[in-house]
Amino acid sequence: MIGSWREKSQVRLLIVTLTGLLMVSCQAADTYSGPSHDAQASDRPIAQSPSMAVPSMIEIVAVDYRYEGIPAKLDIGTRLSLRNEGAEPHEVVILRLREDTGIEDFVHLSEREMLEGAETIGVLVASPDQTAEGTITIGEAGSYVAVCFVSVGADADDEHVHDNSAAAPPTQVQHYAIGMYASFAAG
Ligand SMILES: [Cu+2]
Repeated sequence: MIGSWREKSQVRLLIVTLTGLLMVSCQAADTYSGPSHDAQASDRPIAQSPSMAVPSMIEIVAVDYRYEGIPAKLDIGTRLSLRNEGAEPHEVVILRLREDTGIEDFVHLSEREMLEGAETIGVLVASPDQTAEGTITIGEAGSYVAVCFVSVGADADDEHVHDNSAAAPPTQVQHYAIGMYASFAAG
């Protein structure tokens, strides 16, 4: 019947459009194998497509003093944003570990040692009730940590400078030292 043919062709058009979007969003990933299900794609419910189950944008929520919303594993190409729901300013510094360092060992290092021992992928900073400007894209497989170097009691207006040429003042307790960190793998 014409009606059902039209519905099917609309579904197919939608799938072709979604496939195009996936090609764009997956062009940097190795895992994308191309549109190989054309013959049966229109019979498959869209919601069950496995490629759509993993969001390519993840919002990290900072509270005092931890992160919420960071999965243990995420896909290459995932973009991270930061929203601050805490009372203090927070940041997320994304570091890619150079070696297979255990997270518990790593987070007991000083800020300087962390910055020297890992590759800094990006930094997002947000005042209370704010969303940070910009996003960080996870472009490579590896082991990552998310860390907040802001000091307890810092003003929202304070600019925290990431300085790996000098040790952080020993009198300041930084958020990561009281648990504001998370680890994840990409790949
Ligand atoms: Cu913090």
